[in-house]
Amino acid sequence: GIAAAAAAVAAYWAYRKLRSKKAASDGKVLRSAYAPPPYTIEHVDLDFILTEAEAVVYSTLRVKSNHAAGGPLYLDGEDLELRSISLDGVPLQEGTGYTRGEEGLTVLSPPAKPLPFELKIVVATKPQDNTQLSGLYKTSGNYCTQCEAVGFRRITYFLDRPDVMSTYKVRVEADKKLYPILLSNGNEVGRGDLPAGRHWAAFEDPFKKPCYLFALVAAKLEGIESEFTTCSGRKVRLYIWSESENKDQLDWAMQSLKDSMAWDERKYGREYDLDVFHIVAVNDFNMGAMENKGLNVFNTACVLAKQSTATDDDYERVQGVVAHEYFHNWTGNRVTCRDWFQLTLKEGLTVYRDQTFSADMTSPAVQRIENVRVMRSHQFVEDSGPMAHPIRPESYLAIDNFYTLTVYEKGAEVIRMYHTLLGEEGFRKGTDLYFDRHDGCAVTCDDFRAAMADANGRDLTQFERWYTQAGTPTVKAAGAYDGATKTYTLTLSQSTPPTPGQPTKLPLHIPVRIKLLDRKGGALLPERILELTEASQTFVFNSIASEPVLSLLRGFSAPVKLDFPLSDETLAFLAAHDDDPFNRWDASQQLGKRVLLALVADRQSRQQLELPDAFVATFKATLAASLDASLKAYSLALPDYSVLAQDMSPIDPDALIAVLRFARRSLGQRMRKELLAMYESLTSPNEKFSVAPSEVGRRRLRNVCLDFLAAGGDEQSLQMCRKHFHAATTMTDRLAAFKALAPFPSEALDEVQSIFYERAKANNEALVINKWFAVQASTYSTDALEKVKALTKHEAFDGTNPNRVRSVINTFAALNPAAFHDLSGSGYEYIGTQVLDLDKRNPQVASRLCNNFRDWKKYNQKRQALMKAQLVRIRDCKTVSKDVFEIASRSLE
Ligand code: 0A1
Ligand code: ZN
Repeated sequence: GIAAAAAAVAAYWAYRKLRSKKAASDGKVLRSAYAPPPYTIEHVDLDFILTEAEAVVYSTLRVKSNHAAGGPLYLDGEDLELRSISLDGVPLQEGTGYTRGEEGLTVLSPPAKPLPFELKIVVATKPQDNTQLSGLYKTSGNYCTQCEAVGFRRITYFLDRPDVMSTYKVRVEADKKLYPILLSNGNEVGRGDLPAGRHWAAFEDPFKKPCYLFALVAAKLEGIESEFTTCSGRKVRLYIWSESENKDQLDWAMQSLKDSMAWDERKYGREYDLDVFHIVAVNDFNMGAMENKGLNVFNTACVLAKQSTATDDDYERVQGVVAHEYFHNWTGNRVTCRDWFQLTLKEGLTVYRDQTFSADMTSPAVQRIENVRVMRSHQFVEDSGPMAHPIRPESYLAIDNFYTLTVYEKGAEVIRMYHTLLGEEGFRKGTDLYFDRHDGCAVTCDDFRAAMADANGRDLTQFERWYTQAGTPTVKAAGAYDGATKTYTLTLSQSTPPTPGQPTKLPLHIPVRIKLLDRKGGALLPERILELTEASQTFVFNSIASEPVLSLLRGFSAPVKLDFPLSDETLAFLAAHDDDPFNRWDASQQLGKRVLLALVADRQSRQQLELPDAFVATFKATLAASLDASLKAYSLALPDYSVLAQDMSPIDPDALIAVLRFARRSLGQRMRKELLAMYESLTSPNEKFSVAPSEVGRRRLRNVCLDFLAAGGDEQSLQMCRKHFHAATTMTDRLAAFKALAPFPSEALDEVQSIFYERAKANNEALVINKWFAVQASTYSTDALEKVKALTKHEAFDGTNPNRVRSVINTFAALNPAAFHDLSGSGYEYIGTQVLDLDKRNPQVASRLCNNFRDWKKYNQKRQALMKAQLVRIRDCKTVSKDVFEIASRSLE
């Protein structure tokens, strides 16, 4: 009766309160508080009735208790209008049958028996008002969904956690003219017309999946279609969909998809498992793309590509992201995560897989350099600030904040270390065992590590520390050669700095790939892997004929900082002769870093700046070397702002920017003849467009030359850029010319800037317009902030489109340091205001923007105070979302 129900309610809330006291601190979710779900949802039947006014979702859940005991069934739900709920055909009443809160609904006393029962729930939402882009929302008039991590609860009441895996049957009904394309996960099992110009389609996904992999699309789209025959001879239909004006930009993604499918069979023995695979391109998306089972949804920026609109880097990104989402079918979907703390289980592994795929498709050395650049420029910074967390975090407030460089990129480095330690074959044995053991299951990082260990008979206990400890370790090396005994003694020691909540660290299991070189670059000792497992270890190498040069941490064999002081001469030698292309590049960067940081010190003490002759000579040697063009371009490029800033305390944005400009200008002047000759030699007027690595390298190197040459801003170079722009047949070249001109107000710049825009506007090329915005927002001038404000008033600006917002506002905050950090505080004030404003519409995008204040403690007192004031303002705002609150409050801790 009612009394019993009321007692159940009271008992339930007492239990929740108790649990939340014990398990959660300040609303945080803790990894240690994991408990298996009390109920499982075996099967889900969804019926979507889409109209212009609302979306009504009829859901039928087959629910089973995991314990004999039963007990209340809590379902997550957010921003839902509940229309009705019934259990085994009996309607439930609020108060007696269920209770409701802000974040969910509790079915008070489901039948306490092992048999499944049926819950029918009807809810309504307004996708047209869903500006968060999580759940079911509208983009350019079309319906689409985004459910990772916790968006499904914005579609219907559910156990929204990845360890609840179900089979799905979905029916969608919508206006046929407005939404001719209806899609959901799995195979289409029915379709038909309805009265009043409406139609429906039904889908079945035979594979059990967590609800974060659910997807639905109802849209007016056009597509391209192709076919892939799997290794066992099954034919799979492939479709890529976009708005009609972008249909000519889908071929590259299709090629990338087929390459990915073939590669995963070859490299990992993984075959695709459904009869159909869809990719849908959408304009409004919070992230890059999403691996929904059989129905990937992509941000247009990660799928569209054609010669006139996409740069070579864009092509590379599209290839990588298409592969990434495809590879998730096995690493993420077939084998999924038990809880969100295990995110790196699928993301680190899948990034590693897409990185190695890209390496195989292009050039391993170039790929490795690009990956390590991201690690050093961005992940190391994250790992040294207040948001530092292990690749497997211990707590969160908003899980969306943990889709980080640490979870993804450092996570991939951790996977790479298994490969380094176990070898190609051992690693494959490990992944085979992992798939064998866990197909169809929701598992943990420990399960992955156990599969690697068991398949190889290895003890990987210590390796767990890579999952528990945050911070970038430093490996210090000291070597000594004894000519009398012909021995070389190498001492390696490691330490990891404290990070928030982790004052002391234990030694990690670090693979250090080394080789001893002679003075001609030959081998005194073949390449080998040292396993550093203690705080300090000494390795002795015998029969070393002469004093060696050490090539250390080859290929960046571990995500660490190396402390190994070498003379300028040795670095120059390695930059020219190390046979590991990554280390060659690295040596060039270390030299550059040394020179630029010395110049920064000169500038701060108001001395005349001058590039050392030796550095110019090394630059010249690199330019003249016979080397792959991309590798040469990356070796010539100066270390970036972020890498330099990490070695400064406090960071001095003005000095850094001034020195980087000076160095580019100065190299451009002192190397003019050589750069011009190189530039000319790489000009090939009758080129047929190709993204073959050789052509990409040619354009890359040529544009690096252009950039140095233009850095003086003299009339001659401005004209050169203008000519480069007009002669360009690719977006790569056009954008390079625009970027090179951007810092120099001139007729040439005005002309290029306006042609660039008008052309993109005429062709309706949103992604090109984003580039146009980004170049301007990242260009320093004394009135940069005013210019950015003006850009947000531009006819093409749209504050509801994440890509557009990022291209202007995030670009200003992240890539225009001298303006953002202006001592007046105006840049901070502006971004603070933007964070709060955006937060009302889209907390995920706002919280990313808020990250720009994260490292406030690394600046001088004045800037610290100004940035802190913005963080306090944001944190204390009464209406702040938990996403943004988490970033602001943790930054302030
Ligand atoms: N799993 C996707 C990333 C992703 C995460 C959250 C999203 O919603 C806001 C969207 C995508 C990937 O790794 O590509
Ligand atoms: Zn991913």
